[in-house]
Amino acid sequence: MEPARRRLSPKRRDMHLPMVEISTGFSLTEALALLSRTPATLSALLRGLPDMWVRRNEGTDTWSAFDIVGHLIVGERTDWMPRLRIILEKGEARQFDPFDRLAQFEESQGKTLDQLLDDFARLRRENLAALQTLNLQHEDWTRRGKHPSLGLVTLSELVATWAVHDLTHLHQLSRVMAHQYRNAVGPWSVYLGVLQCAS
Ligand code: NI
Repeated sequence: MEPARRRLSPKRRDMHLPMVEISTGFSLTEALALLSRTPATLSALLRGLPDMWVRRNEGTDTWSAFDIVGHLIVGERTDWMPRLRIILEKGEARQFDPFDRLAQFEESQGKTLDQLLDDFARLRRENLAALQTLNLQHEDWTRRGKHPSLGLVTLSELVATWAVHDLTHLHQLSRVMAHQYRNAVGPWSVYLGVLQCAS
């Protein structure tokens, strides 16, 4: 019997796409297209909104839109590119530092949402410029690093996760903001998927 991938993906095979795209679906161009848009997406969604939309959360120990933007900033500073560089420089020999998921509560203190959005846009721009300067080749994308809890991960998985992490937090933002009108919508809440999804 033919291997499943050959039967299921004749189109991809015929297009002679590079190996990393055939095996994982990852493409740097596509990931960059998304990663580069997130700052403007957040700015359009959040900048100038009344505090009620951006400062309220979903209850004790949950995050507001303000906290989420702060968390994305911490990721730009301490997670994605530092980990990418560890993979390139040390490979599996040097485990990543654990990501501090609560660092934003201290780091964002005293800042305005506009400042956070500006900081995020600048850091993302700098990081994507640095990523492109590295001029990674196809063989680089399968290089591996060691995640403190997940074990071995590849460079392409790290960059794909960077992009999907943006989407995860856009999803969360939508849910946190919708929560503020949970009562206001009255009986319509049963038709609104964003009010039903789990955190
Ligand atoms: Ni996150």
